[in-house]
Amino acid sequence: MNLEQLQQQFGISNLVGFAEGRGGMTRVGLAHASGARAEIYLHGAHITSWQTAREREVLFMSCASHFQEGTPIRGGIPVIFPQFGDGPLPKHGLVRARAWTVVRTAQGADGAVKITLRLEDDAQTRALWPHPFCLQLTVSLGPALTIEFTVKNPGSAPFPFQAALHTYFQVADITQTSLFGLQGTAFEDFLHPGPAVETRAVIMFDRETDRIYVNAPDRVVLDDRGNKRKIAIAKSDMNAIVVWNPWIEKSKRLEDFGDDEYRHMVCIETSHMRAPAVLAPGAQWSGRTTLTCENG
Ligand code: TA6
Repeated sequence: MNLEQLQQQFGISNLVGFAEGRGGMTRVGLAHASGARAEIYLHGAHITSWQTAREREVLFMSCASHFQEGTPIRGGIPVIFPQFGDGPLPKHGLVRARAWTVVRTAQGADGAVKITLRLEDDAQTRALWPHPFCLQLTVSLGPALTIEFTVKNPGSAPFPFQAALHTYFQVADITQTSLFGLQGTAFEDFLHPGPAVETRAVIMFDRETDRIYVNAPDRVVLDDRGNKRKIAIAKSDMNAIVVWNPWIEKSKRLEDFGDDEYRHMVCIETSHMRAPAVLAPGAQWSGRTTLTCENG
């Protein structure tokens, strides 16, 4: 469907608009009466921007990010399925660099502006992962940003999966940023293998950090002191949170990420994995994440 057809079928005056974005890829803009704005690329169903009613950007986008078919965008909210991280499939799975389609747009009774995007299996995905699937991502822009991620199994066999919203938050200064809410939570440290429990009430960042907190609480708060704001990250039916900052050396190894950009970002990734997440034939899983910027 071309831009004109998308606009005709799914555009909503002053609320939902389609345009050509970077790399010639299709971008949809959402606008809320409060002044809040969001941008999503159909490429990967990738939310690339969320601005508060005070027009302050909340998501990080690397200055070196690619915007091209077949390549993930570095920043915003990558959608991860069916594999998180490294494994038999491409890293972070099959869907973050594929072209999703628009299912519907609407304005809710509460005034929130919504769009639902869909991706289904095809010959390419089945060649790598032999399961039919149907994913839907519903983004709802109101005073908060809510993302509902649904995985359906239309096939005749169960499949294991991992799912995540790999959210990059923009912060003024990582050394003036802290994370609350994970004290007492078990975690796996990708840098220092072995089970452990978080003892800190306040997590600060002074080195590469790459941890998955399992059975994590449904709400954590990122205190972006440099911007004088706090971002609440709330989840439901998602059982893990990944916390990542590449710090100095890994930043230099990422070709689509500036060497110093680690200073201005942190990933807080609401996820569903580590539990036996197996989807029976005909079943579906839905996980929801709500981001709220206080004093945004
Ligand atoms: O979010 C944690 C992580 O798995 C890190 O290990 C790091 O590799 C990051 O994801 C980014 O992965 P990407 O494939 O987007 O470079």
